[in-house]
Formats: sequence, C-alpha cells, structure tokens
Amino acid sequence: LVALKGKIAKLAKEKSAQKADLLKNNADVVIGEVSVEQCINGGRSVKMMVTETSDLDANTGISYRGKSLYECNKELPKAPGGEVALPEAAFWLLLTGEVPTDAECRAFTEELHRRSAVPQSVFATLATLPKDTHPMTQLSVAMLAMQPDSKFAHKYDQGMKKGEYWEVALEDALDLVAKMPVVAAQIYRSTFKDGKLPAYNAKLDWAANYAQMLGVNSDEKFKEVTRLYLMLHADHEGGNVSAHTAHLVGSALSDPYYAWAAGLCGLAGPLHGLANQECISWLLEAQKDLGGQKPTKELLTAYAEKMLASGKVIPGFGHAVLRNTDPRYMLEREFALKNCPDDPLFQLVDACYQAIPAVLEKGGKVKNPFPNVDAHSGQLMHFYNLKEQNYYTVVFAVSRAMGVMAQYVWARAVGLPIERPKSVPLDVLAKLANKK
Ligand code: CMX
Repeated sequence: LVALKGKIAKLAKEKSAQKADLLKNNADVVIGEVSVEQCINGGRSVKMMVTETSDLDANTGISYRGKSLYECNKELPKAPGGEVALPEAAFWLLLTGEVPTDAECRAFTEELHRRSAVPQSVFATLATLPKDTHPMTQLSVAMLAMQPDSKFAHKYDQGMKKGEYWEVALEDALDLVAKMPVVAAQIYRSTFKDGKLPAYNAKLDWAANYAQMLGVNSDEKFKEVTRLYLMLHADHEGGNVSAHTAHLVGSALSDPYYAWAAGLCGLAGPLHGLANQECISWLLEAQKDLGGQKPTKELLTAYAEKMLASGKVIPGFGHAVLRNTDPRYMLEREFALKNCPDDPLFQLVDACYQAIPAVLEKGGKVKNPFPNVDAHSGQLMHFYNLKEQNYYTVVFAVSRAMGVMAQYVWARAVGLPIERPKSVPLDVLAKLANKK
C-alpha cells in the first residue's frame, strides 16, 4: 500500500503541475466548438472533461494509461498457470500509470483480500428486498448500505484538507473494489440459487475468487475467462453514462460509495450496461429460429437481412465511438477459439462475425458495421453455466468499479472541481443559432 500511494503521489505531483501550467498559460485557448446538434444530442465528441486513466480511440479501442488491451493482456501479470492478464493488475495500472511487477501484483491482491469483509448490515439490507428485485438494483442498494463506512465521508466531516482527499478516496476505492465480488456473488446466490455463498478463498486472485463464489462452474477455465472479462471491462474513458455519472456525483465531493451507487443506476440502462443481456437474448432467439440448422455465413446473412428489412437493430454490432471491431471482442474471440470452438452458441457467434458486417455495410447507414464486445461476452458466460441473463450487467459492474474508482481517486488527486456545464432552453438555442 505504501508503494501504491508513493507511485500515485509522484504522478499526482507531475499531473497537478501540468494542470496548473495549462490553467496559467493556456486557459483561454479554444480547443473546439459545440454545434447545435451536439448540444441537443448528448454532447457527443465535445471535449469537456479530463480523465487520466484511459482513452478511447475510434480505431484501436480503449487503452489503459496508453496501453492497448492487447498490450495489457500481454504485459500485465498473470495468475500461476494463467494466460490472461489479472484484472487487479489493470487496476494498479489505472491507478499508478505503471505495469506492476509480479510481486507488486501479488501484494495488491492480498491488500484487496484484507479489505473484502462486508458488514452484516449490508446483507441484512439486501435481504429486505423482494427476491425478484433486479440484481443491478440490489447492487446499487448494497453500495448505499456500505456508505456509512466511507472513510472519505468521515474524514471530510472532521475537516480534512484538500491535499488529503485523494489518499482517503483511495482507501474507499480499494475497500469498495475489494468488497464488490462478495456482494455481487451474494446477490447471485440469493437471487438464483440457495442463498449460500461458497467460502471466500484468499489463496486465489481477486477474479478467480469471484468466479468460485458464484458457484456455477469449478473449471479452471471459468476462472480464466472471468479474469479476462474483468480485465477487459475495467475502464472506458470518462464520458460514458456510468463513469460520467459517478464523476459528476463525485465532483460534489459525495464519497466513492455514493458516486458508484449512482453510476450503477446508469450502468443498468438498456442503452449502456444492459446491452450484453439483450445480445445473448438475441443469440438464443436466433438459435431457436434456425431450428437446429448449423449456423453458416449464408444462413446468418439471410437472417440479418430479414431483421434489417423489418427495421430492427442487430444487437452487438455498431458503436457510438469505435469504427472498427472492438478489441475486447477480438480477445474474447481468441479465448473462445482456443477453449470452446465446438460450442453451438460460439458457432453462431462466429457465423454472425462472418456475415453481419457486410449486411450492415450494404444497408448503408451504420457508421460501424463491426461487432462490439457485447456480441461475444454472453456466449462465454453461457458456456460456463452462468446463464441468468439479468445478472450479466452485475459482472460488468464488478469490473467497471475498478476504472470508475481509479477515476475518482484521480479526480481528487488533480483537484478537479464541481462539474457545472451550462444548459439552455430550446428557445435560447434557436436564438443562438439564428445569430450565426
Ligand atoms: N443494427 C441496425 N441498425 C443499426 C445498428 C445495428 N447494429 N447500429 C446502428 N444502426 C443504425 C442506427 O439505428 C441509426 O439509424 P437511424 O439513422 O435510422 O437512427 C444508423 O444506423 C446510424 O447509427 P450510428 O451512428 O452508426 O450508431 P449510433 O452511434 O447512433 O449508435 C449503437 C451506436 C451502439 C447504439 C448502435 O450501433 C446500436 O444500436 N447497436 C446495437 C446495440 C448494441 O450493440 N449496443 C452495445 C453498445 C456497446 C457499447 O456501448 O459499449
């Protein structure tokens, strides 16, 4: 922990100086314009936020601290005998800007294990909810139930100095990430199984322990795919709905638990984190419609053309920012080709991969005809027996907690202020537009 704090402190000093310099010498430089369309349509592409941890490139996808996901998967430490990067190593990278050594990563995993105990009051709160409460609602409620233990909130009440914010925020961030798998697994066990949570195993890494607590599959490959999924989904810039929500709430100095509870409510939306649930439903539906025929490029081309002609959207294809196949998709595809090439659902995913981009391209209006990660993730979870679709966004949330918490720490480390963009009524916008 001392090493982690030292690295963040060192980088924070550099970054704070950079911020001060920009504000002193370049504060008036205009870096872009906002069109009427951008003002109405969600601020798409308007550069108006600072996020240190990751950056999304339209062609190469997300990078964590400048490293592409392929590089992350190659360079970050692995579990003994494992081939994919450990997600907590990605968390370290997001926090510090550095790839941890194996020893640093091991110590970091142990640090998370030490912080993993969830107060009984949190489980008691969850137990009061109706059993059919959506798992994402349960997760957000659990974050709020943990909020009374926020070190940031306590210290703030005692009059903490601004310079101390990030260090105390880091304490909460580590606690929150450490507890996420326990809460998430308990929600799974209570909602879909007998309510009994398999014993916590601190000998395993953070993701493998989460996988074993879900109790759906004891295959080592399920642990490995969980590591991969959690590493790939850890961060996605600052402007997406959940990260931006958490950033906005955090900018009011609401503590990390409040911030992530709010972010989770955004992640639960069908246009955001719930998309993977829709993708797997679509795949299963398509499988049924094919009625036992082996999925081929030709069959899927005809199937997709029919869907498009009826005005439907094909889930898992297209992206608001990406203009290429999502690297997260490609890394999951590599895993599937190696570990479950004969799975009928993978063969369907594969046929979609071969067929759908050309169909969308021919349609002529989609800006990116290629698959995004959601077109694949569900197949992998399904293959390893995690079949309850309305739990899938919770797995996403366990991963994304790392990026959002790293962003929270960094927002405090560089002293970002409360967010307050200007909004205008349409009448005012019309006047502004007519003046031009
Ligand atoms: N199937 C059919 N039509 C599609 C399409 C798809 N997969 N993707 C885009 N289009 C359509 C849009 O609906 C839009 O049509 P209209 O002009 O009639 O409104 C047109 O093509 C242009 O859209 P776009 O600029 O290419 O895409 P957007 O930025 O507006 O939307 C997204 C992006 C992801 C919402 C959209 O591609 C989509 O709905 N995809 C399917 C759902 C999905 O996979 N969501 C997961 C996203 C993953 C993530 O965000 O990380």
